[in-house]
Amino acid sequence: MSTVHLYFAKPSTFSQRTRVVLLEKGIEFTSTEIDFQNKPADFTQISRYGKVPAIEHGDIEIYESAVINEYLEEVFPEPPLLPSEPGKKAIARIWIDYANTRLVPAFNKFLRGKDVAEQEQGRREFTEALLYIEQEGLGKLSGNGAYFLGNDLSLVDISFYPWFERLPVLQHFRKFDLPTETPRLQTWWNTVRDRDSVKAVANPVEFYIERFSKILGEPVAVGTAQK
Ligand SMILES: N[C@@H](CCC(=O)N[C@@H](CS)C(=O)NCC(=O)O)C(=O)O
Repeated sequence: MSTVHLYFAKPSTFSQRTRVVLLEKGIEFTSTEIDFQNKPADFTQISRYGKVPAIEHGDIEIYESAVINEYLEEVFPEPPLLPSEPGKKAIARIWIDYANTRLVPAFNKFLRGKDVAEQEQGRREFTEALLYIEQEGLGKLSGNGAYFLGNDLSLVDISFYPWFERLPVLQHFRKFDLPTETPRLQTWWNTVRDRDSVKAVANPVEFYIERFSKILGEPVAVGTAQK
């Protein structure tokens, strides 16, 4: 079987999703790191939206992290990262959609909103999403398991986690901490962040803070980014 080739960027949340899937499944792959300021033509021909991640696998060229990850799940089924039963699989997809359509936009609005009013709206939406995940996701789906769907890591955990790795950025620039009403979420994140795959593609907190200081045009608070 041909080797998977991954196009990715180190700071990219969406790339982390696919990088973790590749590592969790032990898939052999080669990779090209993309410089957003200077995207190579072979990459933009494959990734029609010009975004990472994208993969090539033989004649197959795919972009969009959720689509790539389901492709990898089908072609490399072990270990499974989705339930086999159609109803449970559908629920998993609803939560992946929730990450994409609710949590991620709320996070972006909170961190990158054009003014304080928009950021505060983002804070409310992000908090609401966290409470919903706590109660309806982890509270109802996971039983006593450590992960979203129970005892095993799934594409649902992988789809959410990169934004939790960036919580220190919200803490730094928006003075945000996980609400005390989300103990399950905090335990979940401590479990996920400890996995070898997640650690292998993690970036240090100071990397994110320096990067977002430039993106946001907001200074790094003195004495906090040098941990
Ligand atoms: N919906 C896409 C989003 C991908 C995305 O936004 N990637 C960002 C990096 S995290 C990117 O490539 N940005 C570069 C650009 O837009 O020029 C997915 O799930 O893969």
